[in-house]
Amino acid sequence: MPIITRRALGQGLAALPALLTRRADAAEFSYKFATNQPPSHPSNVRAQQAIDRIREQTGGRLQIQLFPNNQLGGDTDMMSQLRSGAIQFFPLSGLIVQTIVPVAGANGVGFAFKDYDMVWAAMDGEFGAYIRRAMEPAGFYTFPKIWDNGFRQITAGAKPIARPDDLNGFKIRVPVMPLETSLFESYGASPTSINIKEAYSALQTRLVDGEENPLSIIYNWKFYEVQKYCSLTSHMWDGFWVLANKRAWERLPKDVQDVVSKNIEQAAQEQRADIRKLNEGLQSELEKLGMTFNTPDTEPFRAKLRSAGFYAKWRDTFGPECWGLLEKYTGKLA
Ligand code: X2X
Repeated sequence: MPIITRRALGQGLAALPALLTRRADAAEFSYKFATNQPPSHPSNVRAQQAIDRIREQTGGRLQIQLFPNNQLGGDTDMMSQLRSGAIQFFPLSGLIVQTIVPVAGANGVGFAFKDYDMVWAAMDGEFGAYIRRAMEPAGFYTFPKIWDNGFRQITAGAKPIARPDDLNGFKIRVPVMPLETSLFESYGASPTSINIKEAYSALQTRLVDGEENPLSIIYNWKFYEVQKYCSLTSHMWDGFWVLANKRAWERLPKDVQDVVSKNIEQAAQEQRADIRKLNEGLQSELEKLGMTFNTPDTEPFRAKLRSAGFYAKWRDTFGPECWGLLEKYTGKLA
């Protein structure tokens, strides 16, 4: 028989009221929602609103805490934590998921999407559904509506990028993903994979000459402090899949899942509208902050990708089904 001393018993009893209150208040499920964006970014604003509504609408059964700004690590690290279940929700660019699920980067094929109508038709349609299915075996549940990052533009410290030749020898920071590396190598550039968390210091210390991102990222990460030029190439459209750890998602009862789905979907619509407005209005704001813009003719950039074999290579890598679904929305790419 275990011997319980009077002292231990006393301590145990003293702790009892606290334990009881904690239990009464505790949520049935306590989950973490991580992001790689500064608090001001619309992804965080909309995520927090969704989290608040979810708490209310589940009567406090599901409490989600938001960890913005890479607090829990860099992108590749947080992706591992999501897979292991240490984080339960994480909106992450498909470009970065590409390191473990190759087709997740397929929306990043150079110059594939001409405008947002084309983007949403593909991503909310069969092409997006195909990518979501492909991500499942990696341990992810993916919410149907991808959040927007935007069309990516090239920034530089020393000279604007106007022609493909300007990228020759250009040291450019890219997210950790094979497709971007291949795209910039097609121009003779030297791409370096760096998580967004370290991108500012890589630019500031001149480890790289430039980077590429939508204007909302250039603004929110204050890249204008360390970059002078912005070339509107729109060479790629990128979005954040709202990923959940599959086991954590499946542990939630159906009625709780329904509340989460409804609110993440509403947040997606609002986040998309916010980002679009931001990306459209930010040029003049960034000009005021000292950046100089140019709008290159993109046809020579596409031609260079064709002649370098970029499209042929990625058609083979992604496979005919994925490529066919992409071209169903974009038209023939190569
Ligand atoms: O890392 C980037 O460049 C970012 C923020 O755009 C992505 O998430 C791919």
